[in-house]
Amino acid sequence: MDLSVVIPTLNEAAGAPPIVTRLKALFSENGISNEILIVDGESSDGTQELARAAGADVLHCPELGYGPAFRQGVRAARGDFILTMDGDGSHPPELAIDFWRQRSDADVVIGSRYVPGGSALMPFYRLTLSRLLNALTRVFYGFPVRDASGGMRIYKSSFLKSIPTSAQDFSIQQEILARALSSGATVKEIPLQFRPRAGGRSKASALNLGMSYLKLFFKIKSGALQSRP
Ligand SMILES: Nc1nc2c(ncn2[C@@H]2O[C@H](COP(=O)(O)OP(=O)(O)O)[C@@H](O)[C@H]2O)c(=O)[nH]1
Ligand SMILES: [Mg+2]
Repeated sequence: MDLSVVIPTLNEAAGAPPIVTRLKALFSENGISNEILIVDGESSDGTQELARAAGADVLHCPELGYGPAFRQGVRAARGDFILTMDGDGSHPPELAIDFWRQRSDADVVIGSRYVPGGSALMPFYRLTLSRLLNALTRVFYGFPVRDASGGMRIYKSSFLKSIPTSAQDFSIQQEILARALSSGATVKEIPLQFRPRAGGRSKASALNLGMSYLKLFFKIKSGALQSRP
């Protein structure tokens, strides 16, 4: 199988099913064999049923947090490559084909809001926090990446599966990057136009995110993420 798409969801009945339908059509047009793994928390809005009806394989992840759902999806993935994306409509499914075409250009290919051609329609405080964290990551830790928290990415499956992670939340994205970069991996950013979510509510809290990024910064600074066990 060519590609596994891993999409963590929690109450994304408005966003996730149309993404699955669109991805299935795009992959079929482009001859890409695939599985779409919706890794769902305890959704109560019908996300699981609607996603399954649209053609996804639905995995159930009772543990709360983006991190555990992400890990479960990656573990289950059977494709040669893994594309990760959000299920709320912020990541354009059409970009999956750009990712596929550029899948071998680097070990980590990131959809980036902050390179030319990229954009971010986000609430002002979220955009400010995101830009600040990304600036800190570049300046203090030397990540050669403009959008280190971007979650739409493609990796060779064997590569992503070899990276150990422990983050429970969205900071798993930086954790993966820190480990990948410290082992000499290459990164490429392609422009992503981040859109407002299709419906439902964000699960990210600015305070929690700020705290967990702070913890991660200390972990990186102390070198804890540098060697791959
Ligand atoms: N399974 C699962 N998915 C989650 C959880 N938290 C967030 N997600 C999903 O992760 C993706 C990104 O979350 P979102 O709330 O949009 O974060 P934001 O874009 O930073 O506001 C969405 O598809 C969410 O439904 C969780 O605790 N469990
Ligand atoms: Mg979102």
